[in-house]
Amino acid sequence: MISSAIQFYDAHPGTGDLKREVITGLAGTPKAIPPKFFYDRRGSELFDAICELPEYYQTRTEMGILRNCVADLVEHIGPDCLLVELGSGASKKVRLLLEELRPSSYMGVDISKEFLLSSTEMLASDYPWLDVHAACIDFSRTLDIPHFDTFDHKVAFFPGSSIGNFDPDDAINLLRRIAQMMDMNGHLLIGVDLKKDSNILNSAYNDAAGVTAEFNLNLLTRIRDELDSDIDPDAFKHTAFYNPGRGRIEMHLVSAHPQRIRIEDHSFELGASEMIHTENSYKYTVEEFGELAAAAGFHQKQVWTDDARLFSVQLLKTV
Ligand code: AVI
Repeated sequence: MISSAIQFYDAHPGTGDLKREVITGLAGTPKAIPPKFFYDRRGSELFDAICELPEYYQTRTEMGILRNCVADLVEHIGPDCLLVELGSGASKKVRLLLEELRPSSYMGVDISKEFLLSSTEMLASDYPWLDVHAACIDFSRTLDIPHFDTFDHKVAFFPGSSIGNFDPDDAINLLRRIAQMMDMNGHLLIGVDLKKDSNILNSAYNDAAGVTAEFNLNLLTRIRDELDSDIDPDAFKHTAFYNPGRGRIEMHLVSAHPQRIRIEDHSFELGASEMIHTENSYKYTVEEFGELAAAAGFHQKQVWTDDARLFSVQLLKTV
């Protein structure tokens, strides 16, 4: 049941067509599967576990920066905005902002309906003064939200460096659409992972407990369980490495030996050590991200980082 405390909008986005996209991705060269398919129930649990890993500095570093920057943020933004969180998930990070920022309204935007409803309901009960909305849409495709224009002081919040999972051209397109949605005087508060010593990056995506490996391999378990397929996840190994030329972490699944896999009525040959590309996670310098934001119609108003400059939280304003 949907609580009456929440205004809910459902665009019934679906999560994409696993069968079609996996078959197309494996028919390509190099073979690839889009990272959006990581996040079934098990994948989301594994991602939450990744965020707690000692090697995965991103979540705790971003939360530390948010705690430290909120007073400054209030100076820039003032009270009574509509705070729109993109990919709101558990709506955990926004809690670090609410008491001090005092938005009048909050809108969680996420593709996963169950998660969106439970987390926005919890917010509505924990912050009774807040007018809470939830929009179930795939924001990487559309930002068309009914009644959105009735709010005139809008601030978007896009934490977690999820922007890094888009190739730069797609990242610019997404930011451009966010800029259009925010219209004049709109702000975007965004988490951006920074370039750093590649050893730190390589350990963050190759944790000792093997959780990231399990997260990557879960994609194959999902294909085996949800599609008609003989794919064997044990016949693959996780690999992740920083590619300095492209400024990104790449994650792949490596075929342990030559094999043929069947998915529905398609079969695919893989050579020994042939890779299936599953994710990119781009890292930026503050300047590089400023250029990307400028190409999308934003300027960097303020950038906060941790002392080691591992991660940044950036306040962008539409120009
Ligand atoms: C969601 N995203 C920002 C994560 C990242 O770091 O690119 C996904 C992830 N992949 C492996 N570990 C975490």
